[in-house]
Amino acid sequence: MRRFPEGFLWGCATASYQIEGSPLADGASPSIWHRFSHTPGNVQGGDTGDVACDHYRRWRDDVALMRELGLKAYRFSIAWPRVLPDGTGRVNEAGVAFYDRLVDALLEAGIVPFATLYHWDLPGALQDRGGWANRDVVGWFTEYAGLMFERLGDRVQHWITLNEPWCVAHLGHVAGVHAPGMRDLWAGLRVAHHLLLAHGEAVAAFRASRAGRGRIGITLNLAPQHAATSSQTDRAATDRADAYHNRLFLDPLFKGRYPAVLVQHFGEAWPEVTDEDLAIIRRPIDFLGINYYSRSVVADAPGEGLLGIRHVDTAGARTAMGWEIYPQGLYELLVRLHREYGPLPLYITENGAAFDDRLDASGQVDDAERVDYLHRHFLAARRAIDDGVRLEGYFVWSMLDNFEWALGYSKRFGIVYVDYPSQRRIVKRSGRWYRQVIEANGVPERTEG
Ligand code: GBH
Repeated sequence: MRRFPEGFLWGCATASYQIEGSPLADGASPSIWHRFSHTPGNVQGGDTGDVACDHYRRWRDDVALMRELGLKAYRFSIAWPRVLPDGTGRVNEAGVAFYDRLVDALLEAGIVPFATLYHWDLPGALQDRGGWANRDVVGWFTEYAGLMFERLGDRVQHWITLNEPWCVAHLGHVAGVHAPGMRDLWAGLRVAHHLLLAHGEAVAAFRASRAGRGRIGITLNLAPQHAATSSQTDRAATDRADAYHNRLFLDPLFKGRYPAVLVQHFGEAWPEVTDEDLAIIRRPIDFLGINYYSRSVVADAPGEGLLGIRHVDTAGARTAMGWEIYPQGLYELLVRLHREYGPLPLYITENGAAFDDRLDASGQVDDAERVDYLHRHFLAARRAIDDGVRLEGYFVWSMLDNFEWALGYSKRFGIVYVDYPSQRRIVKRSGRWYRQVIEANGVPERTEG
C-alpha cells in the first residue's frame, strides 16, 4: 500500500450551475450561463442547467451520499446570482439560506466544506454593465466575497476565490465557447487582469473578516506543455504556450509580474498594468488549488491561432473528452509548483475523467477505466509528496455526472451515475473503489491495468 499523510483531505468537487438546477428559484436572478445555455447553438443538444442534478432540492440526500462515500471534504461553489440577484446591493436571504443549510449539513456529517466563490455563473445584471471586462467588477466581486465571508465564515474555513480564471478569460471572452460568448482578445486580456485584481482584493477582505482565521486560495487549471521536438522553434512555441496557459496567472500571483514573452507577443493588445495592481494581485494566499486533467504537446506554427502554435496528437490513450491520459504530468506539475512558486500548501481541487459509462443489465456502472485513471493519478500525487511537495488534499471531479458546459449532459465525469429522467443516483464502481481508498488513506502500489 502507498499511504497518504495523516489527515489528508480526500474529497469530491462540484459547481453550482453544473449540479443545482432551479436557477431562478427563491428570488435568484439569471446568470450568464443561464442566458448562454438558453441561446440556441451554444450548448450541445440544447441542454441547459434548468434541472441538472436537481441538487438545489436534493442537497440533503446528496450530503447523505457523500457520507456513504466516506468523503472527508467537499468542494462546492456558490451561485452569486442566488445571493445578490442584482450582483451588488440587495441581499436575497433565501439564496444565502441554501448555502447556510448545506454547510450545516456538511459539518454535521463530519465533512470539511471548501467554498468556491466564482465557478463561472456571473449575475446577468453585471454582464449588462460590462461584466469581467469592466474594471468595476473588482469592487462588485469584493462586495460579494465580503458578504459570504460574513455569512459563512464562522463555519467555512477553506475558501477559493476563483475557479480557473484562464477558462473565464480565454474560453469566455477570446474563444467565445463559454459564457458570455465573446471573441475579443483585447477584452480577454483585460478580463484576465480584472480577475486577478478581484482575487487580490477579496483576499484583503478575507483577512479583515470574521472568516480570516481560515484559509484562502485560488484554483488554476494547469497543464504541462511539452515541446513536440527539441528544435529551437518548437521550444520557443512551447514557452509561449506555457506562458499563456500556466504563467499568465502563476507569475503575477506569486512573482508580481506578467510573463515578458506574453507582453511582447500581444504587444498593442496588452493592458496597462501598474505596480499598485501587481501588489494587489500578489497578496499572500494560504494555498494553491490545482485542476489537472492532461498535458499538451506543442509545435511551432507561425501565424496559426493566437500564439503561433499547434497541438500535436500523441499516441497515448484518451478519455471521452479526447484528452490524453497522462498521470506523469501531475507529478511534474506538482514538483514544479513546489520548486518555482512555493513552497506552499497545495490541493488538487479537480482531477478526474469522462468515459462512456453505461448502466449494465444489473443496473450497475462498471467504470474500470475511471478506477485505473484515478489510481494512476493518486500514485503520481503520492510520488510528489515523497519529493517534499506539500499536497494536503485531493478532490475528484466530480461527485455526480453533471452539466459539462458547452457539451451539456453528453459527458459523464461522476463517480456517481445520474439517471437524469429519474434523478436516481447510482454509485459507480469508481465510487465504491474511492470509498476504500479514503478508508485506507492509501492505494495499492500497483494498478490492475
Ligand atoms: C474544469 O475545466 C472545470 O472546472 C469543470 O467545471 C469542468 O466540468 C471540468 O473541468 C471538466 O471539463 O489540452 O488535453 O489539457 C477544465 C478546463 C481547459 C481542461 C482546457 C482541459 C484542455 C485539454 N479545461 N483543457 S488538454
